[in-house]
Formats: sequence, C-alpha cells, structure tokens
Amino acid sequence: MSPRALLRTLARATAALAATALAAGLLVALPSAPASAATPDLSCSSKGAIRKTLEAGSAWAMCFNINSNKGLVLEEIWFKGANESRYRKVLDSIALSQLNVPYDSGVNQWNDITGFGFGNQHLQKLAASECPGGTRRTVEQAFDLRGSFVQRSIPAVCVNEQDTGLAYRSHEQENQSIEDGILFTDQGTDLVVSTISKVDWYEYEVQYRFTDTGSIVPQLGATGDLSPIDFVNDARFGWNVGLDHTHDTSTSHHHNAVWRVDFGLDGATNQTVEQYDYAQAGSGAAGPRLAASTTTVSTEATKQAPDYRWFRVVAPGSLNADGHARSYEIAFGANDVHGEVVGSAADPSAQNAVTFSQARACEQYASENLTSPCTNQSVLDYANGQSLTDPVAWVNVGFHHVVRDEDQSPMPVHWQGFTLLPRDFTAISPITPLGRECVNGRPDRFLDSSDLCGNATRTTVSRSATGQIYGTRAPVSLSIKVRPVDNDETPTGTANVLDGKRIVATGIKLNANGNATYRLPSGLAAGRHNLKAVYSPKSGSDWVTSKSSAIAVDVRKATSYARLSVSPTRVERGRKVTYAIRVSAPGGSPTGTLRLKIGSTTVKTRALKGYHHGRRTLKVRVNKRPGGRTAKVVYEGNRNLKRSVATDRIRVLPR
Ligand SMILES: [Cu+2]
Repeated sequence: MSPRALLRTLARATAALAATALAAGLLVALPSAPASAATPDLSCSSKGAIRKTLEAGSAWAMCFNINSNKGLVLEEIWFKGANESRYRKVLDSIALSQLNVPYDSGVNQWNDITGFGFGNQHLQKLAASECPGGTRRTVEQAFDLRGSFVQRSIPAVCVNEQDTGLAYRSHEQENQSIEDGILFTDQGTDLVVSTISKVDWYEYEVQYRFTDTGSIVPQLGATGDLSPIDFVNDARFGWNVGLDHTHDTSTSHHHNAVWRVDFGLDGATNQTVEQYDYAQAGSGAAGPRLAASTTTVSTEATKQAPDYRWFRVVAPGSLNADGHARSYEIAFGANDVHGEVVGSAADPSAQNAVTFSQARACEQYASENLTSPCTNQSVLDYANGQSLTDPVAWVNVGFHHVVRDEDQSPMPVHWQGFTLLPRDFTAISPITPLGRECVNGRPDRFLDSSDLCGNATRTTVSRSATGQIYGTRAPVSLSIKVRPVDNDETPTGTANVLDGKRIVATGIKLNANGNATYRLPSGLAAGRHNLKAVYSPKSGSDWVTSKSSAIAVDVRKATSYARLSVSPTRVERGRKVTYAIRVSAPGGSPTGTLRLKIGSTTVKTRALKGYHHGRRTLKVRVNKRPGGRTAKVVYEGNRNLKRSVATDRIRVLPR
C-alpha cells in the first residue's frame, strides 16, 4: 500500500465502519451497481492482466494481448480515483487499427498494420534496460514465418510507473501576501504500458499512459532509421540529409495512425457522442464573447477537428456525485490530418480526424479491413447511418515527417497521439488531498482548509541519531510531533511510520501534547531508510491527516564472528578432517556462504542456512603435501552482516 493510500485508508476507516453497521441493519440487501467494482473481475488470466495502484492511490486494471496485426491490444480498462472506493469501466478496448505511411513523392504508400502487422516477427524482445523500474511481461507467440512455424515466449510488454512532475499545487495565501500558508502540492505518476514493433527500417513504440488523474494517453513513437528506398531527387518532396545535395534527399511522408477506441463508460448500454464548437457571439464589456454550441452526433459520422472543436462520449444514465453524466473527452494535440494535402493520392480513410461508428465485431481496421464479412472496408464504409448507442471512435492522428539531418542515426523518437480525458467521471479531482475533499462548486473568496474540511495539521519527525548498526540493542528513536496549523488545540489519534512505501509501524499513540516516540526495530535491514511519519486522526475528530517530510536513517552492517576447530589436527595425506564451524552475529542466526580452505585453496563451499543456527560440521579430504598447513573458514557475510574469517592449524603426514 502506498503512503497516500494508507493515509486515505486510515482516514476512511471510521466512515467504512459506519456504513457496515448501517448495512447490517437492513433486512434486504440492495443489489450493488454492476457498473462499478471493488476489484474488477477481468476476463483474462493473471498472465494477461495488468493491475496497478499508483503512488497517488489511483488505480487501473485491464487485460492485454498481442494481435498479429494490431500488436498491443488493451481490453476491459477500469479506473479508480484515489478518493473513490470502487473501479468503473472506461473502455471496452483500445488498439491501433491502421498505420498509413504515404510518401510525398507519391511513389510509395504503406499500410503497416494491415500490410505488415505489429505482432508476430515484428514484435521486439525488450531488454531489461528498456523497461527501467518496470516489469517486462511475457508474450507467447505462435506464427508462420516464411513457411516455418515459430513458437516463442518473449518479454515484450513493459509495464511501469513513471514520474510526471507537478500534479497540482494550491497555496492558501491571500492575494499579494508573502506569508506562508497551507500548501497543497504533489508530484504525479503514470502507469505506462508499451511495446516495440519493427517494420523494416522503422521501429515503433506503441505506448499507453494511464495517468493518476484518470486520463488515457495513446501515443505512437517512431524511431529506427530512414527508409533507403524512399529518397527522391527533388527538393520539393523531401529534405537533404547528406553530402550529395541531389541524391541524399529523403522523402517527406505522413505517419497516419488510427486508433480504434471502443467505449464502455461505466458499463452503460447507452452511450452518446457530443460535439462542442465555440464561435464568437457578439461582445461583452471587456471583449468578444465566445459561445459554445453542442451537437449530438446521433448517427455514425466522419468528422474533422478544426480549432475550437472537441468531442466527448457520454453515458447519460451514469451520474457522478454532482449529478453530472460521466464522460470521456477526445482531446487532440498536434495533428497533421492528411486530407489537407490537396490532390494527393492519400488514403481517403486517413483524411478525417475522427470517425464514430456503432460497435460491430467485423469492423476492426480503419482501412483494408481484414475481418470477414467486412473485408477490405474502411471507416468510410462503417459510417453508414446506424444509430450510435455503443460508439467506437476511430481517432486519426497524423504526423507529417519532414526529415532532418538529425534523423541519422538512429532517428530520435518522434511522437504522435491524443488524450482521452475524463470529464465528470468523478465529482472532484480523483487525486484531491483530504483537506480539499469538501471543495466542490463555487468557492469562497479564499480557500482556508484549516477549518474548511476539518482542522489541518502538520507532522514533523526527528531522530536521536543518524544511524544504527544492524541488530543493535540501542536503536535510533524517532520523535514524532503533530501540531495544529491554525488553532490552540492538540491533535488526537495515532502516528504511523513508513519506510518509503513500506509500513514500519502503525497505531503509535500520541500523548496529550500530540507527541509520540518510536524506537526503530533493531532488525532494520542494513542500508538507507527514508522514514516518514503519518498522522491518523482519532475517529470522529475533525482533524485532517498530514505527513512529515522524509528523514534518513542509515543502518550499517554488523560484525560477525567466525570460529573454527579442525580435528584431528594431524592427518595422513588423502584422509579427511572435520571442520567444526561456528558463526555468531547479532540479530539471530547468520546466513550466507561458507568457504572452507586449506592454505590458499578453496576445498569446499557450503551455504549457512537459518536452521543451522550458526553451526556446521563439514568433512574435508586433505590432498596437500606433508607439512604444516593453515585450515581456514571464510564466512562471506550477507546484506546485514560483515564478512569474517577463522583459522586453525593442521599437520599433513605422509601416507
Ligand atoms: Cu517518418
């Protein structure tokens, strides 16, 4: 559990207990809403499931698989805000449905998804260094490669959590003031799911970012190398990248990526599409008025996305706590829609920014569809007048790649994509801190959370020493202080100690002054511990939780003591002696490796396990020339214990 998740769990314990008591009093259990779930029941096995609670406490759950054409496919995508108790479904599925690459010279045009595919041999094995801090998920593949059957298991999907910088900031400071007020700020993270597919010279990263605020950001990154067959001797159609100012002209081209997004908002059976446009409507006292007009897209349609236009998919029957219908907005960033290239032989299906069609199983690819009975159809065929109740959005994001000298080599990755942004999915921000959970609607002139959502507190922690030795009998003690931010009363409740994300201690009672001391465990592992104190308010009080900044405590390795007694001390060459070994150390039975030596030769290596309780008796055959020898045991130490050595003397006799 993350520290912030702990904060929330602790603070909510009272509310949850009250709810349970209430439910127990009911004679008939009310059916729970099928749309939300405490833990989504995914249809994939654990091998195909991704479940991740982010640092902020927000969580995502989904299934993944690799399709031989589409590559990475994500299905059954659920989100839970940090301040929500249940997950809700967002998408039924999302995947690339085409990657159209027309060259400006008109000579070549590729459809990488339907013509080549991002799965099979094109899916790349990921090195550990390509998924830093994450988990590489295994993909099992079976396919035909030019007539021979290939079956392989490769680490190909990287799942990790990445820092994203500032998540939010709000300083409760009156305008023009320089006084320090209560500061709400935090850093954010994303869950990132990605694969790499290599199609000839280009290598594409298919990436989905799932933010802690509920957004889904599908992106396509292109790297690899320039296609050697796409050079042109005409500067109008390309950019020169070499010494030969005629023949080194690399042809400009589009990467038109089309994602198929199948919405499943809150599991609703009825979802609608809305289009918002903004246009000038007269003027106000200070400037022009910009008025919104809303159009319901009730039947299938292909749409352009000029400036000031956006779309959303709404579940009218699914209301948030403010009574607003839950929806997700399709937010475009930079988008070179190919239809702007007048007179080109462009794929017509690549000319629209977005097409909305009613979900249909055979409509899987934006163009050159491969699924029967809709074979060879495109989005232009799909949008044929059906009513929209279960919409699929075909989101087309183009990138016009005018090559640069810097594209050699390898080509620095360039990105294209869009954002699926939650709009009213929750009544407040999914990562609202506890002191701001009651801010909803038109605010007062200045927010003052010292009494707005309860009484704000400040928690500090100090240490009696900067470090301790593993197994010590005099561990470092922490002094925790919880103070009110804005009144004279004393916060009541308990304190908790976290080591990074791990809980070290919980339920440490605060005294009448709001203080607590905590002695660290003597068995705290060697290494640096970044400790934080977190305040849990007493049930029913109106104190608001707070956490301290981190304080470092370094635990050093303890000394171990090895002892050795060899018998007999006089032995004929070729016979055995017995090493009686004892290793003692603070903090329980030492574990690690024992290396037995005669002179400088290692004659045996054995493990020292916990159940040996520091003692091992081992026989060793002596194959040394006659004379006096040193018998030695080296205990190699471990994560918490230093290495130690013991010796004894033996005399080797001739046979
Ligand atoms: Cu390119």
